[in-house]
Amino acid sequence: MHPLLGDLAARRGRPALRMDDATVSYAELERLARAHAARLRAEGVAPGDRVAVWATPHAATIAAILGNALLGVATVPLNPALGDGELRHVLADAAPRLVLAADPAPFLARTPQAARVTLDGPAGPPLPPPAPSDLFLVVYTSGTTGPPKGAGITHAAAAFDLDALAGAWGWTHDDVLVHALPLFHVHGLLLGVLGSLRTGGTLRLLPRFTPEGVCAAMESEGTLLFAVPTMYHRLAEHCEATPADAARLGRARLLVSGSAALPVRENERLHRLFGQRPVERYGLTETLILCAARHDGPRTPGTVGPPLPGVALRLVDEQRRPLAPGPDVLGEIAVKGPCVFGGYLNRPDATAEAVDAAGYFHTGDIAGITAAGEVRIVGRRATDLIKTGGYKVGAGEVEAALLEHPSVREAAVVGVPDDDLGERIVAFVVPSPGAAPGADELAAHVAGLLAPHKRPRAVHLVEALPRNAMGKVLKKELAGRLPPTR
Ligand code: MLC
Ligand code: AMP
Repeated sequence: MHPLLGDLAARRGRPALRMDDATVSYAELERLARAHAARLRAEGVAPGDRVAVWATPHAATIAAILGNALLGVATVPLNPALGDGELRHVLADAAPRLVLAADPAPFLARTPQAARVTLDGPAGPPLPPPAPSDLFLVVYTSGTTGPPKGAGITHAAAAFDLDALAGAWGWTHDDVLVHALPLFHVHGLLLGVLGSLRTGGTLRLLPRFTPEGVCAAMESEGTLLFAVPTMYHRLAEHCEATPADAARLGRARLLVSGSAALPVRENERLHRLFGQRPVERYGLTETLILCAARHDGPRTPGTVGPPLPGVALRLVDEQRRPLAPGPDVLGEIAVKGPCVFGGYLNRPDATAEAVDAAGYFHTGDIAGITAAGEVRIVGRRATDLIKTGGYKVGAGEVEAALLEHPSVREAAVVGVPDDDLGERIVAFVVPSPGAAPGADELAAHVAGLLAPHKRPRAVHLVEALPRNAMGKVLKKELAGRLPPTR
């Protein structure tokens, strides 16, 4: 039995995946995945290798990722909008044996070696299952400084987490999950795609997020919706103007929100509109999902539910000493459990910094725990990490990208509260002598080098950056210069 995929073929004709009008059954998906795995083997790809996949929302992308998993090959999902600089870094760091795409044409300029996922060959004999401790995914995630690091996620960690979430949400093969999330992060790929396949339900995959598309899919068949707070914000805006769509979402069995904080006032707004509150859950790429409100439990706005069964969670002080629990105690969340990752690829130094001697991963998130045991996240230890639209962005990587522009002499990047994105990336730039770069030009520069979601939404040209005696930029002072509008 495969440690993560189980026996896909046992579900036979049941619908695994629906996109547009096409439906792929479990038996067909398993056949496609096995054909892909056989093809990889014929090309000399072996268990333990890595294969990069441009993560476009297509059935072939999903079949390739499953086929990689059948063979014991770790998938490195690539954001289709990844900029040149970040792509170079990921390919150099992950050293994938192959780069694949459902349709390689749009990617050939950036990855000339990209090959088409081919699924029409023979399925070959059944493969021995990989070990539970083998890597299923390597997902690149940003830190405060430096380029993104590849988090290695094992089959066992993924299986544990998905089963814990299925328990918390009463998630079964009767569910139809609607999702329009990107397939290159844990939320969309692991929770959305693999979660739906592991429970035996149906995945209704939308090619991109639009409020209209989500409401129509929920109306026609959806029981579950996974989305980030920015998507709920846009759904609320849409549904206020279109009450029939509010009723459609209100009929969902469960609306799930995660990847960023859902503000209490937004939670109240969704409750008013849909007659139900979303279930919140919290996690990180490195640890997968750690906490979740239950489908049959309380949904307290401002909290992300209790730790999942099997996850040890504690609050620690700045010296990483465990804090005695109490109603007013705030500390950094540290966690240990089967869902915590195996380490960063090629970065034992960063892994050792994140995981302490007792095996606890330090999340950087500051939280309290309510008397009922629900985790209440209040902030982050590092101001240089920004969550925008549910994406994590390091201020340092955006600053480094800005500094590569010839018109930029100095740059400082901050996250500013934003009703839609949660946080908006704002850059303060000291131009090179005689230069006056435009905001659009600098945003396009960052989008092309890193990814569009990392681009600054506003650029302020300044004569100098305020610094303390040590030369460190005073980011709070910079952010304070902005008007207090949201
Ligand atoms: C504008 N655009 C530009 C641009 N200016 N593109 C390139 N360069 C420029 N200078 C384009 C964008 O590409 C896009 O085009 C359009 O403008 C709108 O962009 P946007 O407003 O920035 O965002 P949008 O595309 O509308 O996306 C919002 C969103 C997205 C919510 C759909 O942020 C999203 O999918 N978020 C999910 C993030 C996520 O999955 N996080 C999980 C991480 S895992 P076009 O053509 O596309 O319209 C994790 C663990 C856990 O956190 O707990 O889950
Ligand atoms: P990522 O590295 O992209 O996986 O992002 C992980 C981070 O997202 C966490 O460290 C939190 O800061 C944030 N996060 C995820 N889910 C939630 C949530 N439900 N509420 C608040 N923050 C969240």
